[in-house]
Amino acid sequence: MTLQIFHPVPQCKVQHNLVHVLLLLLLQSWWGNCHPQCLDYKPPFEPRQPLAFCKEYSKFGCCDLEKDEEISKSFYSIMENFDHSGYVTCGKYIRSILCQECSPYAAHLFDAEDANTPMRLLPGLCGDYCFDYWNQCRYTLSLLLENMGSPQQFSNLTAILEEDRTKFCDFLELRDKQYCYPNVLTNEELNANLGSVRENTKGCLELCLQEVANGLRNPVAMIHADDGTHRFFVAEQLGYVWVYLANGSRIDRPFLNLTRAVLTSPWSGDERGFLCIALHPRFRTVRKAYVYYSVSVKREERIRISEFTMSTHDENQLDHSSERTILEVVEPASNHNGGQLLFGQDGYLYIFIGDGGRAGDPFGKFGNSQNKSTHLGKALRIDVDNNDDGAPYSIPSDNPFVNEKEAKPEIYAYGVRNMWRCSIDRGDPATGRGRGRMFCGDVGQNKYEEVDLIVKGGNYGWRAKEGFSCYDRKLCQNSSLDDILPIFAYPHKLGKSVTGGYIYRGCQMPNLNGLYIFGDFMSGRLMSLKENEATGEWQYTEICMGADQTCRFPKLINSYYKYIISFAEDEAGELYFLATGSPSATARAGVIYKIIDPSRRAPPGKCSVKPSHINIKGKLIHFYPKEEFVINKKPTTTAVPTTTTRRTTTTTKKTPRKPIIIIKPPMPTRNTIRKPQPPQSATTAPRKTTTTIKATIKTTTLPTTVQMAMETTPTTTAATGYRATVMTTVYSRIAQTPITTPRPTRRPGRPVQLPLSTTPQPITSPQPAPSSTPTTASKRPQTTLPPERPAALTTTGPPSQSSPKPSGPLNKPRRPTNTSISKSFERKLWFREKLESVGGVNQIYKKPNGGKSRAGKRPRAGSVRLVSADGLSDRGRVEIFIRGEWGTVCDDLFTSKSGTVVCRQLGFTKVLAVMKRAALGEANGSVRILLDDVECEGGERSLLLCRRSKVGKHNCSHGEDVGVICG
Ligand SMILES: *[C@@H]1O[C@H](CO)[C@@H](O)[C@H](O)[C@H]1NC(C)=O
Ligand SMILES: *[C@@H]1O[C@H](CO)[C@@H](O)[C@H](O)[C@H]1NC(C)=O
Ligand SMILES: *[C@@H]1O[C@H](CO)[C@@H](O)[C@H](O)[C@H]1NC(C)=O
Ligand SMILES: *[C@@H]1O[C@H](CO)[C@@H](O)[C@H](O)[C@H]1NC(C)=O
Ligand SMILES: [Ca+2]
Repeated sequence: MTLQIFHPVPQCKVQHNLVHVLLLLLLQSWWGNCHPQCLDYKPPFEPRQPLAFCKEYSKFGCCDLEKDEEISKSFYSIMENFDHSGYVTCGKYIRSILCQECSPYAAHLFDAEDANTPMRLLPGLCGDYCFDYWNQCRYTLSLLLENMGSPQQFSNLTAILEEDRTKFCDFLELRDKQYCYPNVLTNEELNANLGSVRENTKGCLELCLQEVANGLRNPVAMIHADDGTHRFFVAEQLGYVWVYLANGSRIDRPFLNLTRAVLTSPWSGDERGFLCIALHPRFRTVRKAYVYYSVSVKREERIRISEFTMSTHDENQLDHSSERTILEVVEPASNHNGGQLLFGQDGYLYIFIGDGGRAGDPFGKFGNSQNKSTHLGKALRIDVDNNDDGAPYSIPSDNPFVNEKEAKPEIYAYGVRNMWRCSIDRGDPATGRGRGRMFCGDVGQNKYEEVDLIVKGGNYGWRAKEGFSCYDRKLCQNSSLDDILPIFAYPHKLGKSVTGGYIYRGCQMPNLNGLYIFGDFMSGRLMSLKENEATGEWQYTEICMGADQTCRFPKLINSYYKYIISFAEDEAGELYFLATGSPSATARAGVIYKIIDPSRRAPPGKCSVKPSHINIKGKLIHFYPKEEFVINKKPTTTAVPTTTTRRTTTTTKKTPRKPIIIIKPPMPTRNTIRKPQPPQSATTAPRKTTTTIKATIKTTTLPTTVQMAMETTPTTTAATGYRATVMTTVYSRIAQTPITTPRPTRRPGRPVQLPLSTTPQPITSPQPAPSSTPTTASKRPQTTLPPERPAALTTTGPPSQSSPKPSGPLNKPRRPTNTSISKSFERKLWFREKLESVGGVNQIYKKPNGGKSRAGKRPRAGSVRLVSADGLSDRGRVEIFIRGEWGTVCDDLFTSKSGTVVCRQLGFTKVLAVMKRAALGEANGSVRILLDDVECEGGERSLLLCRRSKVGKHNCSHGEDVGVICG
């Protein structure tokens, strides 16, 4: 027997008794507060349709309607073994045990949080609930286990367990009073704000990140083409634009190489360079791109906005000879060059130009920004459509100052200092509310950074005002100023250079809808604003990195480099930011991060996108994340016994338990439940009744008796005294204090001076929030001007994707990845063997272990694995386990739908490729060919459920072994 006593380890807290000290050593890589997580290692969600069976998880949980139906089928097939009284007594246990797969804490209830440790067969129950279950329905355990498959495997085990309450509950119990079932349903701490964005104790929203690109030199912009390809285009300050495919691979040829023309320098704080790119809003048909960069013409510094057309022979490259200048503006100083280009929903091109530089907008009588005779310090709007013959652009007839004699007709808004990063709101996905609004971050002078909502003809106040306060008193008090105040301003103690962001309108993170997410280049602070729709006020909330525990999902990280250069949106509306650890073009320290809300995801299938095909010339450079995933991290502290206020810590000794009290109605016995149920067999209910009840349950109008059985609340039928006794039997445990507070990091400080550090360190979170409110904080004078944007230049050549981690394959759910994990995995196996002889355990390894089954449990019929010579976890020859052996599958009729079934079974979301003719290696002669002519719909649970040949019957050879690549 391959099972052993291995006390279900409460993974949320660490117990303190002799056995568990050992376990503690083994499971060092895991502890802290549990978080909501599903068995597929993703956050829970709200099902798109209400669940019919596991209703209590309809609002938020881990099941969609499909899964719910599957569970209900299992339930009714198990209940076929019962007569009426058994049904009434045990239905509720069976149901609640089966439905726990839908619990938002499913991963915890099944000990599945760590993909590399064994998972339970059945969810963890609280001790007293388990005792009740044993008292009343102990013989149903074998039915539940049979439902898991392989009845023979468990028959000996269940026979032992069903007779012994202690063993029974050792098997089922989750010794964690807060998280076990049913306490998990009522635990206030766990259920408070379940499904909302998590906030830490300081009210900071806890988000996580996914690294999507790295090795970039001051990445200043990332845009998409809105053409269905889901490509993204990333610009580096020195003058390159690179194309990334939807899957993260980068094309090695630049989309644009303007390095020769672009004016910039390697010095930190140089704001000149290639600053922005925008694609025509109808890029599918109008193949044009617009760029914004610094250039030197006749020893004069200028910014140039120009147009390029696409190459006719490469969809991923601009025609470098097609440049046409749209507009040039002379820059009186090298700073404040603005740098935003974007198309509004009106189809016009918006250009944001800085005030021309130096401190305090010193040019002319009252500066440039308030002077409508210059383009400096303005938001411009021009029409670039139909410009092929004649002028490069025209003035939209409704531009606000076209009739003002001295004013430049391009002006759309003025009083701008140096807007850095503007975006357009896509609008609420359901109501369209907010659609078309334009948000900008306007970098401040000495005191305040601001966020503005740009409207036609608006005066944004500079240099009369900085944020809400007066900068130039005389101008400020002039009644004709009539300026528009920012929606938000923050003082320099929070940050010294705002980087405007986006309103989140994507699909994958429903909790973030409507949140304006932005940051600060100098302090590295991430921030958010949310509109109060009733008052129109914007509420500020800081964003922090979630603690390790919060971000413990596959591929996520919770730290980032602090110089936040830009934000971005992909074609689907998901948000990103671009940051670097060293704001210099010589440092390939720029990373693109995707913003992830770990508290809730969209329901499965809702956000799937199919990137349209794109022809690729040149080579692809695959992406390798550099940062260590949270799930691979070792804890940074060791367990310290503490007496926390929240967790009860009591005696180590078990108090003797009261004898079992048998409760009415009488427990179904092995006989009553295993009976083939001939008609009229049971005295309580004729067979006929049972069927009627079943039918009615399915339509959810239950007769009262059955309704009682269906209740999910814990049973309270135990005799007096019983529950109380058990409640005092609490194991002493070490309450590991989770790391919930963000690590304090360096103060924003001055910009790095030359020479620049080349070994930047990511930060986990910006410095702690000051308690004062941003807009009223200190007016401490700032004497020198901090650089407002990163510097760059001179090096050429593509950004490397950086050296891949030596560990090789990406981390995938359900698979041991790096060496440290497989080591602890091995130690665990060793430990398992030591304990093997002791008895049964409610655990199963989540995946067949790459062929060497070792002490691992026999897989279920239909289990699959991928076998590859190079040990990659996401690809290989498909092997299936049937009747005690692993065998191969022929490629005849095998399509990506069948591949999908295989990949899903292994914990991946989809199949990337189906490889025929043994392209991923063929098996040797000792391996049997088990399946041929497999034709799946794609939704089956295993290949065995697809149309196929009889097991072992085939007309193929190993030269036709099918392989898949999953993703
Ligand atoms: C179950 O027990 C019987 C008798 O003790 C033994 O022969 C058999 O191998 C056991 N089966 C399993 C699957 O362990
Ligand atoms: C990404 O997609 C391209 C084109 O579909 C493909 O050639 C490439 O191999 C993919 N990269 C990865 C890592 O799968
Ligand atoms: C406004 O700007 C124009 C163009 O630079 C300049 O000629 C003019 O003197 C400025 N006006 C004032 C009042 O400063
Ligand atoms: C970019 O252009 C420069 C000068 O035109 C050239 O030297 C360099 O090799 C080009 N880089 C790439 C990656 O094509
Ligand atoms: Ca302003």
